Amino acid sequence: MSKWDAIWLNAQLATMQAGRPYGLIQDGAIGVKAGTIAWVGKRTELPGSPETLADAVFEAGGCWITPGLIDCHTHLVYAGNRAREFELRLQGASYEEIARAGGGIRSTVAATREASPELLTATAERRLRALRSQGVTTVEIKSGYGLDLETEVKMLRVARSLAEHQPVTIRTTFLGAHALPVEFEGRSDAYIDFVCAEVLPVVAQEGLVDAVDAFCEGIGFSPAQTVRVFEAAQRWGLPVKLHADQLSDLGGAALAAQFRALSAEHLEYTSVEGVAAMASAGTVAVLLPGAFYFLRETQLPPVAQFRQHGVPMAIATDCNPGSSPTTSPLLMLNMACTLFQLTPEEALTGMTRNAALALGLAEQRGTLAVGQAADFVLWDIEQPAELAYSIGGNPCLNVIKAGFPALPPAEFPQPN
Ligand code: DI6
Ligand code: FE
Repeated sequence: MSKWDAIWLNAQLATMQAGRPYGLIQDGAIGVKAGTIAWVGKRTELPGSPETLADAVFEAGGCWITPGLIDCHTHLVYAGNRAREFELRLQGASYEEIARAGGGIRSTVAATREASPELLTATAERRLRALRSQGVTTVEIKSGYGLDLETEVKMLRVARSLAEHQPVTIRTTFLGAHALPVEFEGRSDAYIDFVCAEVLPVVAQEGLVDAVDAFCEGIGFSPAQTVRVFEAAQRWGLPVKLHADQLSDLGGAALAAQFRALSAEHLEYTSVEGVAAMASAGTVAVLLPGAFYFLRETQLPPVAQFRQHGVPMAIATDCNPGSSPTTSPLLMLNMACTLFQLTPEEALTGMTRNAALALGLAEQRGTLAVGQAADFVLWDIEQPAELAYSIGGNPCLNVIKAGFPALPPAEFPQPN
């Protein structure tokens, strides 16, 4: 047997494999070869001494290891901020009123069109660093603040390039159908034509996208328009996702399921029929407690129904300037429990195994198992529930990407 590149010893492993709570392995070890997990199990069952098995031997000092966190829904690349809009909402204006008055997403579109790729890169890099400091190793990033060919391409190129400067895996999603740009006012069908015929072919041919998303909502696009976007995605062989039933029930979850979507997201207003359709299609429910909290929503997503129908639930930051200005995945785990009543184990599964499923990456990521990417996180905790328990804490000791520490520990904040 050729030697492993690295071995990690003396850790409590929350493998997140199904079958037992957190997939726990006490006093565990992980062997890494070529960036992939080659062995995982109890230290006492290792097939030899660590030095004979691996070139590099790392001591985890008894701390906990989980799979790298996967933030499966973000709008990480954008310019400007919407603090003024926050003030207006606190004075009583609704998110929808602000959007209909030409603010909201459109104001971020204006700032993002103006911004140079360098500025977009610099601000996204800061947000990415913050995500990574809390254990994130894979991030999905959506376009959708360009809404013209040039800016959508600019956003997606910036998103893809982030992985060149930081050890992280990036998946990109084309969200051309996010909002109606001013120049198409009153002509939303023409805008959908433009998205399908002029923008999607370019970003697909340039290999800039892994999936296609849309905002199916009263202030977004209708189910019929969403169908046209999905059909175009299918012509390009791209899987689909959908911002569905966030502010009203337009049947978005069922529509996503009809197109075998990888995931449907938000889902506060999803009906039982929608849940059942998602279950039969294997569509993941991506819950976004940050947006629910920040918009001070009251309608809860049908979590009990998702459980009952066996729909996998994922949790993400939805990092964006309008409805979820956060770069804290751990706070989202906390909110998933306090606001949506997930268990801490369901929440963590939602940012590991089920988040991988929502990105079509279940074969490669999301658990500590042989054959999976060797992306994992060292935590200064005594039990995994602490990851969801703390409000705003960060017990991350280090992030391991492809088997090796991604940054010197000193660059990460100390736990509190
Ligand atoms: N739903 C969201 O939560 C984000 N987009 C969407 O369709 C919010 C985007 C924004 O307000 O800028
Ligand atoms: Fe979103």
